[in-house]
Amino acid sequence: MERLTIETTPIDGQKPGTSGLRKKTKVFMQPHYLENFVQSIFDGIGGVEGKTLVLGGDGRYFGDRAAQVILRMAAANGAARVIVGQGAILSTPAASNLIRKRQTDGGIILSASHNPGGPDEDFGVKFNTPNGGPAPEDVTNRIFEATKAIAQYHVLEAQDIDLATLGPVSLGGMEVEVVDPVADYAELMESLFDFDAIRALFKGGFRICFDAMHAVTGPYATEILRNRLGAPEGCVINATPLPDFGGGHPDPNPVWANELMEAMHGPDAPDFGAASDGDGDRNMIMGPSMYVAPSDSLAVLAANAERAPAYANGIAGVARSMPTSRAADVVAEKKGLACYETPTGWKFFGNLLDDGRVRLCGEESAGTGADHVREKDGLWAVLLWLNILAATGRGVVETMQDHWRTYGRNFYSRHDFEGIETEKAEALMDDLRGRLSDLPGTNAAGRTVEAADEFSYTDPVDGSVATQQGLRVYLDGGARVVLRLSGTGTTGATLRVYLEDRSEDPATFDTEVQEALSGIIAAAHEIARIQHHTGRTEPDVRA
Ligand code: VG1
Ligand code: CO
Repeated sequence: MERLTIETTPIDGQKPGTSGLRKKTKVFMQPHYLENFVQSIFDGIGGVEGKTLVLGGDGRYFGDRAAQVILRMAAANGAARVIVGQGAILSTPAASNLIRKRQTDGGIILSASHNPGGPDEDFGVKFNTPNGGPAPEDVTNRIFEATKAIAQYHVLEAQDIDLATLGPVSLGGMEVEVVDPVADYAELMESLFDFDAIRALFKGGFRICFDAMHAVTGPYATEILRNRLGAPEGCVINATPLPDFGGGHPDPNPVWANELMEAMHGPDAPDFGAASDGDGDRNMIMGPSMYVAPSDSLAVLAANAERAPAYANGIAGVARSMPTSRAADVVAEKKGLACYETPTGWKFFGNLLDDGRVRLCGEESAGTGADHVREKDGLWAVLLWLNILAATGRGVVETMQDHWRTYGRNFYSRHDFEGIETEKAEALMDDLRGRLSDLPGTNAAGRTVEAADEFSYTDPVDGSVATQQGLRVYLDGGARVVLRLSGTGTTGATLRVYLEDRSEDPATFDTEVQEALSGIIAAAHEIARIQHHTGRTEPDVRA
């Protein structure tokens, strides 16, 4: 087999965003595009000579082709071994687990996560470091610098590897180890939770509907919920992963997980509903006719984690991304836990977890996780919920109502305005940024602004600084509006408006969320001049 060195030139725009590099699939399929980025990852981490990597993805269109190219490039760059999920499949948390368990030098995940897949949709490549987490900014910056300097890449001239068959196989001196993508992950879950208690729950007639959205969690959920926990046949819907996710948008929110929403609002609704995203790191939790806001879910898990064996001795601390509601802070305060506020994106939790400062982390975007891996973890969240319900004997609705009675309620919603022209979205942000210091003391839709700033974060472990992480406006009564632009989209800009209001009055707890937030929504529009800048009055998604 011949090792080829191919001349190339830098390609613009290969800057990793919130979570890796995401582009239209056709962009990734252009000559040299994938190769340039992969070689830049290798160069950015100081080469892969003699190293071991993990490789896998969510099964979306082009993932199998990309995996073959990456294997040939790893071999040509002198890697010792690549551990790859069978069929090039690994959920993001399963990849994180393998990176840690096998003590590898990192891994490459092929996914654009919650973005749709297919020839006309999105693809993505992400590098995770040896701790199993998404590369922090110093590493992604080095990778980006390498994309701007690249002059050549190395690739082996070889046939495709058979990734359908388990076991080791050699590729030009490099070992390719094809592993079962589910087994290690399922074993990890069994070590964290009381599977006997959850099994007994199902045996007692408790019904669950898990929507895999034709994405990667199908086989994981089937193995764990059906085979190991004995949940009834049919408990996992849309269980077969498809390269285009069945044409759907594998994002577990009330808009895109509409099949689950319908089932959970129907007359014969199961006791528990859940969904995950393209790569299996997100989770959506539902009870009969009740959607649990991810921010609330984090707070409930923080309040009750001790019910599961892995957290029986306590959780030390909890971290949430800045736009996530402060419901978890209230729990932390009452329980005497450390509490951290980080920028959006799981990479900012890594140091806090590695340092043992926190054990539970969460984002409003349906991401919750803990220190068992260094990614958010959809099925883990589902299992922790089930473990808590099994231990308390309460349902989802009761659990939420109990929680609000104890801690008060942080009404919360995110409004996304998608496909805005980038210049207009930036003009909106620039305009508001320029007015932040004038806002305190002013009124908007009947509420008073108490403070306003732009979020910057200094990592308490390594001192690294992240600036321009979102505009925050605090209003009276514990309300808050946050605005930021998405860093995961592939067309135009998405403006995210995060809305929060606090109530300690039990008489308000059952108010419909959008109604409860109507005053804050009006204030947000007024403060940010959303219609003026974008022409929009209504969001595309209310999550
Ligand atoms: C979004 C979410 C963020 C999440 C990221 C990756 O980023 O807001 O909380 O960590 O997606 O999630 P942004 O920049 O578009 O707001 V996943 O499941 O797509 O890896
Ligand atoms: Co995801």
